[in-house]
Amino acid sequence: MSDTIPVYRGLARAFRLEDVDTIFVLTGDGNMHWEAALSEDETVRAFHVWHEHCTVATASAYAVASGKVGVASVTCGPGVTQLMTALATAANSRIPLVVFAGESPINASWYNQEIGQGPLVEATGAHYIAAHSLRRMFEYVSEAFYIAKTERRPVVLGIPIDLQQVQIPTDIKYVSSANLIPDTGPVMPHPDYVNRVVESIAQAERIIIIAGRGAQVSGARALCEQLAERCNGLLATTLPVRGLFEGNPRSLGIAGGFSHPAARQAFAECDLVVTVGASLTHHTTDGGELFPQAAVVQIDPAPQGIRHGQRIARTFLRADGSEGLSAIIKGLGNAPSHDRSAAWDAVSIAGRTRTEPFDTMSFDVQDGLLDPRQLVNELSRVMPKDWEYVNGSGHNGFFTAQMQGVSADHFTTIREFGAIGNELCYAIGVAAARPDKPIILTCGDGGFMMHAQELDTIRRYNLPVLICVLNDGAYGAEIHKLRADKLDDSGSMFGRRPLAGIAKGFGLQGATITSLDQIVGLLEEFKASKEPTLWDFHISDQVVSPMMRRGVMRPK
Ligand SMILES: Cc1ncc(C[n+]2csc(CCOP(=O)(O)OP(=O)(O)O)c2C)c(N)n1
Ligand SMILES: [Mg+2]
Repeated sequence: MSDTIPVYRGLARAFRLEDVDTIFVLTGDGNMHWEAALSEDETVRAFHVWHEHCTVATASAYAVASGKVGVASVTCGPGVTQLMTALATAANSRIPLVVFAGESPINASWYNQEIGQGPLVEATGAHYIAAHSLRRMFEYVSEAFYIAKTERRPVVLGIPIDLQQVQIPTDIKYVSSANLIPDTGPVMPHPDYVNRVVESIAQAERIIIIAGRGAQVSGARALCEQLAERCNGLLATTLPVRGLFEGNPRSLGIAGGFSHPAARQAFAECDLVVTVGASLTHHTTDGGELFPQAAVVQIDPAPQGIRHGQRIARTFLRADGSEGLSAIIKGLGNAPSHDRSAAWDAVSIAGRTRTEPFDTMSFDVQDGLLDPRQLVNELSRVMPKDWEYVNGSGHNGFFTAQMQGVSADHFTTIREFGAIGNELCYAIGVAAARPDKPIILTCGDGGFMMHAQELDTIRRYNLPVLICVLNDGAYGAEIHKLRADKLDDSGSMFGRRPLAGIAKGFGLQGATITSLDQIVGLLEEFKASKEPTLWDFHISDQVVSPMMRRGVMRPK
C-alpha cells in the first residue's frame, strides 16, 4: 500500500468526515477525480444532473428538507458560470451549501476555461475560497463547511485541477467543522428585555403571532400556540413554514401577500404583532401594508432593525424562539390576563380562513379549461397530506399555496430570489432528503420548461415524484402584467405544449387533465405504482389572483 495519495482522494475523505453522504453533480475535468473517489464509498449517493444550475438548485432543496449542508459539484470555468442564479437564490434564502468546483490549473500558462471565478461567485452573495495552498488544502474544506453552517450561505471551493493531482502523505489530520463551531447553547433572553415584551403584550388587545423558519428550527410551535391561547391571540406563519399551526383553531395561515382575506382583515385590526424567528421580509409584511396599526415585537437570536428597507419592529428580544417564549409566558405569570374576549372572536376569525373561499371574483373560464381556484380546492380534498409538497414559483404559486391541510413538516418552497425554473430541481432535492415519501410538485408550465431536461434525472433515479403542472399556456405572471398595462402579451403566450407526451418521452407516466373528475382515478394509479408521473392541468389564463390584482407581484 502506497503511503501517499493524490490530493483529490484526501479531499474526498475530508468531505466524508464532514458527514456528506449525498451530492449533486455534473462532472468535468475540474471535479471528476474527486467525485469518482467520493463515490467509491458505497454510503455516498451521487445524483448526476443535466445542467450545472441544477446541481446547486437540487442541493439547495436537499439542504432545506434535510437540515444538513447541501453539497454540489461542478467543473471549473463554464461549470461555475452556469451557477449564478442558483447561488444567488441560495444566498438570499440563507441556505448552507458547499460547492466543490475546480479551478483552472495554477501552473498552466494558458487554459481555455479560465475565468475569474471569485468575483462572479462573490457577486451572488456566496463566499469563494481559492484553495491555492497545498499546506492549507484540508483547512479550506473545514472552513467551507464552517462558513456554510455558521453564516448560512453557499460557499464555493475552487481547487486548481493540477493541485488536485499532487501526491500527499496519507496520514491527513482533518479537523471537521463540527469540532470548530463554538458550542454555546441557545441564546438566552435578558430578563429586562423579557419584561419589556411582557408589558407590550399586557397592553395589547388583539395580538397576532407570526412564526418563521427560526421558530420551526427552535421547536417553538407549541409555545407560540400557548401564548396565543393565553392572550386570545391568533397565529400566522411566513410562507416557508406555511402549515406550522395546521389544525390549530387560532391559525390564520400565511402572513403576507398570500394571506386569506379574513386573515388580512385580522391583521388590519390587530394592535400587536409578535414575531418569532421571522425576519419580516417585504413578502411577509406585504410591502408594509399588512398590519399598519400594529406595534411589533421581534423575538430572534439576531434581531434586525431594518429588513428589506423597512423598519420592522421597535421592541426586540434577543433570544432563541423557545427560550424567549418560555421566559415571556413565565413573565406573564399564572394570574389570568385581562379579559380580551370582547376584543375579537379570534377562533371564528381564524375559522373563516378555512371555511370561506380565498377568492370570490368571477372570471370567464373558457370551456375545457379549469379554474385554478377550484383545482386547488379539489387537490386539498383528495391528496394525501402526509406526502411531501414542493411549491413552485410564478402566478400559479399563489393558488397552490392556498392548499389546506398540509403541515410545514411536509412543505418546501424556496422563492427568495424570485427565480423561476427550479421546480423539478427542488422536487429532486426533497426526494433525495425524504426517500420514503412521494413528492407532489406544483408548478407552472414556464418554470417547468426552463429545466425540463431534469425529467430524465427523476426517471433515472426512479424518484416517486408527481409533477402537477398548472398549465395556462403562458408565462402567466407576465401576461397579467402586460394585459394590465394594455401591452401585447403574445411574446409570453406559448400555448399549451403537450407536457404529458413530453413526460412520456422521458419515460414517465403522463396525463392531460381538463376535468376535476379525472383526478381521483389517476391518483389511485399513482398510489399503486409510485412511478414518476406528470399531470398536465389545463387551467384558464383568465383567472387573475388577488395578489396580482393588487399589483403586488411587480416592482414598486
Ligand atoms: C429566471 C427568471 N426569469 C424570468 C422571470 C420572470 N418571470 C416571473 S414569473 C414568470 C412566468 C412563470 O411562468 P410559469 O412557470 O408558467 O408560471 P405561471 O406564472 O404561468 O403560473 C416569469 C417569466 C423570473 N422570475 N425568473
Ligand atoms: Mg404558466
